[in-house]
Amino acid sequence: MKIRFIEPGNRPYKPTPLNYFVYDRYIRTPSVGLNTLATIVKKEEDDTLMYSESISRIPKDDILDADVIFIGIFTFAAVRGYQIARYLKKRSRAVIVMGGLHASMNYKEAVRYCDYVLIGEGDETILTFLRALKNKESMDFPGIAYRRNGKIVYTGYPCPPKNIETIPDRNLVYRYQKMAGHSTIWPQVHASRGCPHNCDYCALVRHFGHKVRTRSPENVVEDIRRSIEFFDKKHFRLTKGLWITDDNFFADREWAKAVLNEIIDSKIRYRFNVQARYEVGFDDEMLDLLKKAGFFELDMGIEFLDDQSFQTYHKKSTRDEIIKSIRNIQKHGLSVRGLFILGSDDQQKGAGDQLAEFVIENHIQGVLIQSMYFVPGTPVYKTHRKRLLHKNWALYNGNVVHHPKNMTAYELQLEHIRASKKIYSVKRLIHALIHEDYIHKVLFFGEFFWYMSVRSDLKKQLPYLKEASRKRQKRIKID
Ligand code: B12
Ligand code: SF4
Repeated sequence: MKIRFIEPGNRPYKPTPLNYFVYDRYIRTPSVGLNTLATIVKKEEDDTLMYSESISRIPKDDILDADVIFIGIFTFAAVRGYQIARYLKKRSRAVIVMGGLHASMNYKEAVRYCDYVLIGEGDETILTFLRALKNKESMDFPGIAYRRNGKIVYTGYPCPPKNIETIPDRNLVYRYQKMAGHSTIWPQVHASRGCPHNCDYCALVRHFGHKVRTRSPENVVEDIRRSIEFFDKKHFRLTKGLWITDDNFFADREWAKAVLNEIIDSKIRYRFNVQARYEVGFDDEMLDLLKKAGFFELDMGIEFLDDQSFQTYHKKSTRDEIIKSIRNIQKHGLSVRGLFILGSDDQQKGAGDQLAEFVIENHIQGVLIQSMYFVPGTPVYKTHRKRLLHKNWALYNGNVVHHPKNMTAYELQLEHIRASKKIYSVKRLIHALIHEDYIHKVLFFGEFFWYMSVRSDLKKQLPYLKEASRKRQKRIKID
């Protein structure tokens, strides 16, 4: 069978020299999840290849005669995914299968565009599916949705896979080796799945569950080794770094320590960063180990800055604890990147300025800001449903997509733009280039230009948001 995997881009890939050095509009790294599935399938079906629109165009002549095409979608890539699926349904005889977080949580929507939706993590169900397809057996295993006689058959989320040790074969991704020379594409390793917390806006816990499942430390380090080899082969990279993309790497403390010790023992000398909740900032032993293993940065899901928002959305954090944690992390010689959400119902006008001030005051050396967004299946989706502006998932990539309580949608987008402008100002760029260490000089430089293009995208939405806000204000007055 000829099998192709497709990762649609929120924006399909367009070659530009800019992408060698700075992010041009969107960050690009092929999906580890889809790459993992392609690796699993390749063991059974030799003619298997993956295309990622984050790094290449999809060559039409190669996909049109495929037997099965798997398309993986996060919310921000759903619209493009449906477009590709529709195109293929019209022109090819391939069986089209969709999966990934968005398709799983919105199977009723996704199933309209394809033959099957595979629900949840695909590591085991993908082979069950292919075998059933080959043997013309009925598709009645847990983790599938499809249409039959005008009705949707849905067998629910399957049990999570027992084995999550597959190391993605990066050579299966078309043009990945070539593109790995770009400084804007980072090696990534995903070492655990699931999170014990239950934040209202988080789609991940609904998809991966609350139980934290880990890969063995040896397996993680082998993945790290292969990933570094793949990226550094024949390439000069300005910023050598590897990102551990787990959502809550420190949730299983003993395991996290074992992974760090394994990295230290492996003698791999590299620069790592990892996502973290603030609690790790109080764990001196862990911070020492991180430093020793070569970590330079913790990407902290700070989200909001006021305690009321933390309570409203059931995020277990407080502003004071976060500040204390940042101080201690920095004391250990690690930097902090802040991941922020703007648009909570408790935030007021001025939230953007406050965010920027917080970042500057606390010497947070890089940020990711996005406006609140709402994936069907999350508690916030239910509570905010009536205030959503639209369901154009392509805009669920940082833009304002709802009417917040204490300001208009238009004002919120302006807050976002203002925060980004203050944090990535020319003055701060010059300061970073003079005073920061090498890696943060390079990162700030890249992010400065990236945020310029992000802001220009955010600005394009302003006329629409202004009009939508005006209409809503008018409606509220009439009511
Ligand atoms: C690494 C990462 C990135 C990387 C690379 C993304 C990529 N290509 O995968 C970069 C930095 C590029 C990125 C960017 C963004 N990201 Co991001 N990112 C992640 C992160 C942290 C890890 C992804 C990962 O490797 N997961 C682990 C693998 C194992 O899981 P998986 O990919 O889902 O795959 C498994 C299953 O879902 C399933 N599956 C997946 N596809 C398919 C397909 C088929 C057919 C089948 C059967 C099964 C299947 O099987 C896989 C194996 O088990 C996730 C959080 C997370 N834990 O997933 C956020 C996440 C995907 N990002 C998110 C967001 C919002 C963004 C941005 C919009 C942020 C921003 N404002 O800029 C941008 C969008 C970029 C763009 N415009 O295209 C959200 C998406 C939410 C949603 N509802 O879709 C997430 C979930 C984070 C969050 N906290 O909510 N991101
Ligand atoms: S801590 Fe992070 S990964 Fe865990 S539920 Fe909250 S947002 Fe999701």
